Amino acid sequence: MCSQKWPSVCSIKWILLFCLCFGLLLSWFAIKGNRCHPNIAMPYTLHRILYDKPDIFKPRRIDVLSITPWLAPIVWNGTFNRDILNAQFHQREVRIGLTVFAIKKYVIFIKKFIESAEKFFMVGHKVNYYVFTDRVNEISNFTLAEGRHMVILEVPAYERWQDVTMRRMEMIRDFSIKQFVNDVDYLACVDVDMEFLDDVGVEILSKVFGALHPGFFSHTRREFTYERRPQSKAYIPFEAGDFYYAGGYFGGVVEEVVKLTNYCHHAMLADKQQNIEALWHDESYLNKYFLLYKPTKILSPEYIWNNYYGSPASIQTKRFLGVNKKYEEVRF
Ligand code: 5GW
Ligand code: MN
Repeated sequence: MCSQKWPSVCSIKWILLFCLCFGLLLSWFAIKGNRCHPNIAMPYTLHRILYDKPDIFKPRRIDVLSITPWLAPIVWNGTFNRDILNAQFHQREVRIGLTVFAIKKYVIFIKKFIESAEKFFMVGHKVNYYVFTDRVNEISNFTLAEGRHMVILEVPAYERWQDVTMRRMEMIRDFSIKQFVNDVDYLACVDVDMEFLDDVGVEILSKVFGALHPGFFSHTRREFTYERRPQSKAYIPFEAGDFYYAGGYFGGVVEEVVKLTNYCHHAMLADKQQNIEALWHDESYLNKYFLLYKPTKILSPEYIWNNYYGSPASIQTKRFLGVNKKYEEVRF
């Protein structure tokens, strides 16, 4: 069909087709390039999300405190927009490590923990599970979603259960310096006897964060079970304290987790030298640390609930729930 005459209709068609392909190729490079330049990608991603303008005169929750006197947010259901947060953290391509200890009989909790985390923990983001255990062979294989990996770290099992829980600080510190700092931006360090029941996403992330203990968020300072003996490094007098933080949930950027765990570990060792052990072990030292070095974000008890405390109205969702322990099965 193509005649020898130039330019024929037919060759114009080919030129147009070539231009179209070239254009498509250029825009592909432009989009790809954008991903490397957050300043350009940001307005592009954000403009695509439709959301209501924040209203200065309409606090999202009026039944609970959602900011501390040192201006750290307290994360409650209804106070944040997950889409905005996800867009912000995706554009930074944030990587998150979740540390968990399954020592001795506590390996039985791993299956439910990981399977529920696959459904609810940081869905769509890059996640490394760091499982510390003395029973490597008893951790089964899991099929994980794309961008998610499990790293099993073999560690010693201390004889006393108090040491099993307290030594987590030392081990998290050491592996943070050795490994986590190269692999991830943020760490979340949690108990294993738990199950995810609702989304736990990037709203938890901040320089350094802790969570309100479900048993004490409506209690007075005096009622907090802080360490009250002045000889202990975990000592907090009755006139001091902001909140009672849960030992089973803290995190932040890796560098800050190193500072926190290093402090708690040294405080524990110093007490050991004096033959004293803080009342609630690692939790007591964590509470002392957060009194001195205020967290930059605090998670509401939605993030570490236990049905032992019922279902108060302020708890609109139970995101991460304690699994009922059959004590005779797991304790020693
Ligand atoms: C065993 C007996 C008594 C207390 C702790 C343990 C124990 C804890 C253990 O044998 N193995 C183990 O891996 N742990 C780790 O420490 C788990 O990650 C566990 O979630 C964490 C804290 O101990 P918990 O969960 O028994 O403490 P509570 O305060 O939630 O009851
Ligand atoms: Mn626990």
